[in-house]
Amino acid sequence: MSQPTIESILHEERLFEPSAEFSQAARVKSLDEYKQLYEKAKANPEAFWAELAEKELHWFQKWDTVLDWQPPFAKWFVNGKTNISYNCLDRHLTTWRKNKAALIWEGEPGDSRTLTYAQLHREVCQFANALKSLGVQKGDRVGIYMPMIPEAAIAMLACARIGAAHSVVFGGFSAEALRDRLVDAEAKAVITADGGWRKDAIVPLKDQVDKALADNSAPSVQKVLVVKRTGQEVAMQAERDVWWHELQPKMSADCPAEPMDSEDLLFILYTSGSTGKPKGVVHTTAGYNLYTHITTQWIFDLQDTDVYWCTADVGWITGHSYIVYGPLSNGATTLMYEGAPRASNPGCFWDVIEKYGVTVFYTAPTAIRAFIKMGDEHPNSRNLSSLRLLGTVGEPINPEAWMWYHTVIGGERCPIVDTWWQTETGGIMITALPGAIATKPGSATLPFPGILADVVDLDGNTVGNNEGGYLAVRYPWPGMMRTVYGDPDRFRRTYWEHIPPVDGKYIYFAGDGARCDEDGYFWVMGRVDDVINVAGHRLGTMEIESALVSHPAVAEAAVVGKPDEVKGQDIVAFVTLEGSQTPSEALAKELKQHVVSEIGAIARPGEIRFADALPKTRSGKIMRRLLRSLASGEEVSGDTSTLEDRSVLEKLREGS
Ligand code: 7RM
Repeated sequence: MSQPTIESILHEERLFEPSAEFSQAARVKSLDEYKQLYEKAKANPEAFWAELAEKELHWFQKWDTVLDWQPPFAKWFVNGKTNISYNCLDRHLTTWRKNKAALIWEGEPGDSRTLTYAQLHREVCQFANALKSLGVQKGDRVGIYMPMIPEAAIAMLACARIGAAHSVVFGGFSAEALRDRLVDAEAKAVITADGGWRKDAIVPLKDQVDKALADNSAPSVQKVLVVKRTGQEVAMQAERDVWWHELQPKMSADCPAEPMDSEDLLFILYTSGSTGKPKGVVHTTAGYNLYTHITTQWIFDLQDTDVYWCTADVGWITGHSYIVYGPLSNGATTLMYEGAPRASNPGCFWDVIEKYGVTVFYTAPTAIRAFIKMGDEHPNSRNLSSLRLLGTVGEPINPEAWMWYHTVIGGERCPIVDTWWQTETGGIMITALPGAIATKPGSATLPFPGILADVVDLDGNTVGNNEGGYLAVRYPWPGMMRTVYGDPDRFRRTYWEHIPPVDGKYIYFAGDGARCDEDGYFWVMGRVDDVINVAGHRLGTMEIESALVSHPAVAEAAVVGKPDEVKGQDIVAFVTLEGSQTPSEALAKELKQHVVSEIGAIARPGEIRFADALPKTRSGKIMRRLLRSLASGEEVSGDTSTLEDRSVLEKLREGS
């Protein structure tokens, strides 16, 4: 099994309609209804979003302008005052949902916890007061470096409640990567745990924080809050470090949500781009709240009886939008799982679905492909009949994996929503609405109402049906990122000037290749820049190259992706060595480990290939296209006339 190829996708003609039963009960019930919503939003986007904002969110003060668009900078719901923690918690307490399960948590060693809306509210208020007592104030930034435990969601909601912006750093990132992010965000505090479980081992999170902060290398950080999770010894630094369980329970549960301006910073989340330094993607309060709220409601079709489970980590945007904010804003029951799919526990996902009667399940193609490999006997021996809707996200799903998901997990009765979006978009942009839009395996189908998605050429012209082009968006939407933290110029250059504005109209460039078929269905082909997608994790090739060249033995490095059956792509690094160094197995191993300690295990190269020289153009640019072909074992084809030294290519070929 492999990534979808143009051929396999072009020949995909299967169409799956939702059942009449599903459609009748759905939030959006028919293609006609979808089209009406789409046309209404297109005709007057501001009115469309304003109507939803009025109906779906609580406002301390209403906005006076829906959209202030000074391309490429947008402000939504100008001068409105709201609070996402209030929308996720307080407003449910005056309804029957007060005692409904808000968060169901399944721990890795088999422990579990359920928090009702009233209980979650209380925890959040107490922790918000704990943050205040340590000097965290409105406008401050707080780093969150945690395992998948309820305290991660509590910490996010507590920050939002008092108006401190969070910056969650995935627990799989190294101390180095954590430090870079804390420094860039100038975080005042860090919330972490002693350790976290990851695939049968303990990740020493607090030790990593200590390393990140050593020698005053992240001087903005004044306090570290530590949850006791795994129980191993950790060094607590007097004055700086505080145990969560010693501070939080002492705090008052009275902490009114701070009325926040619509455009106040809600969070920063770092993501990889084409250049070395990860970008701090900025999301603000009201627009993000509305967009994640309404996409969650319509796409996952949430009903009050649902048990909704998104398997992402809160360290990624999917965890922010579709574990925490979207579901809770809707008063849904959201499930959080600390474990991860692995060969030593091949039934883990299916056990959780059976145990809690999960009805809506949202995961990544890489997880689906890993489970296909582990064998059908695992899902087949569990009762998965509670499921009614499935979703995927993170990378293109190949039709074979889609069909397995549909048949073996969905029992052929569950619609599948293949959701295309990005950290930058805040929420889902292209997807089926499950009761309304028939699906084709491998296609994300149609844009969400209000999203003017298109496939264009580099001049911004719409390309013809079934012609390849660049995925783009022609109008702002409430969930869009507002800027790159501290670097508005980079925001403009990366997303809004790659395709030059046409007649003064700015076009958002997503960085993905796509095509639209004769039914208007989008087929996303993957990144067109130097970003690779390994097991649904987004990595910049330059980031990995920088990590490699920071090793004393390395002179030059070029990183490319090669197709991988399970992970979608795997990392291949071509490396030239400093004069005195010689290639060896041991050195390859050392370099892989070096990348792990610079970035994290998700960036570990699958393969290191030593070379005498890298293929370059006369102007000195590394010809990645050639390396990609070499890495995937393909014939190097196309134009090689710009290659400066042809013997380099010959040598690389011989070496493979
Ligand atoms: C949500 C998330 C974004 C990149 C994006 C694409 C790829 C995501 C799909 C997809 C095809 C999908 N945020 N991508 N979803 N490609 N079909 N349904 O993943 O910022 O981490 O990554 O992921 O390349 O640009 S992300």
